[in-house]
Amino acid sequence: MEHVALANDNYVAFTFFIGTMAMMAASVFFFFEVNNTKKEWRTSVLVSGLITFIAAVHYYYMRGYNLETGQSPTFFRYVDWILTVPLMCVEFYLITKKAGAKIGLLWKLIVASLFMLVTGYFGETIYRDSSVFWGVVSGAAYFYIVYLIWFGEVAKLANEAGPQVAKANRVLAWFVLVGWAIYPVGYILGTPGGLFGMVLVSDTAAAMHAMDIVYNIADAINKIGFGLVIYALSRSDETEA
Ligand SMILES: *C/C=C(C)/C=C/C=C(C)/C=C/C1=C(C)CCCC1(C)C
Repeated sequence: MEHVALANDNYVAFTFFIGTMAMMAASVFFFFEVNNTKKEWRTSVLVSGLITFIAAVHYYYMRGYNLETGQSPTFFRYVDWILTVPLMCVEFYLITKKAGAKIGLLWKLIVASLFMLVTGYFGETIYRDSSVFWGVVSGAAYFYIVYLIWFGEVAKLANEAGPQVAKANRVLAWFVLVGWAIYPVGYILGTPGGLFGMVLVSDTAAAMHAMDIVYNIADAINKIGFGLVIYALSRSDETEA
């Protein structure tokens, strides 16, 4: 295997490297903690570990791909998201299940998230010329998810599931509103010609680099942060035997 050196001024490669390490460490932590967790929260903590583990494997691959080619690993980025974002939807379902969340709610969240990602992928790859259109379509699905979690079924069920779940849902809702909003910023940075005529980074290679750095930071915040909120909930919820 050939060895490709990581130049210390290559911030894209650096964030891929740190991302890999952080996701691996988080996965080990969540997996080991599953056994120290009360029974009813074990699946939730396990899913937190699966999210960071799937990301760790993709980051390991994307890190190598980026080092060797200098390109954005867009395809694998989206494969990662298509696996991990629905698992985040599963987390919302699991924490609200004790208040009676139905499987239909899980499907609503999953379908909306897949729609958001597939349309975003179109805008980033096949239909590059109409990336504004696809960005807006993807954004609509994003706002639907925000609505469900802030004001819709998820919020209502979380409030009925007791103060600890309600509190955790409020924190997760902020992750979705602010943490997830970082992604469209990366998308805009990487869009040729900018969005709505706003050219943020004019050089194409630099634009892709900016996009990758923003996506890498967002992933670390959202995947690990999300998992830690679930972990904290599993420790604080003493309402059940
Ligand atoms: C672990 C990965 C996560 C939480 C990924 C989340 C991704 C998004 C919220 C992406 C959203 C996008 C838009 C709202 C519009 C532009 C296209 C996307 C796909 C970047």
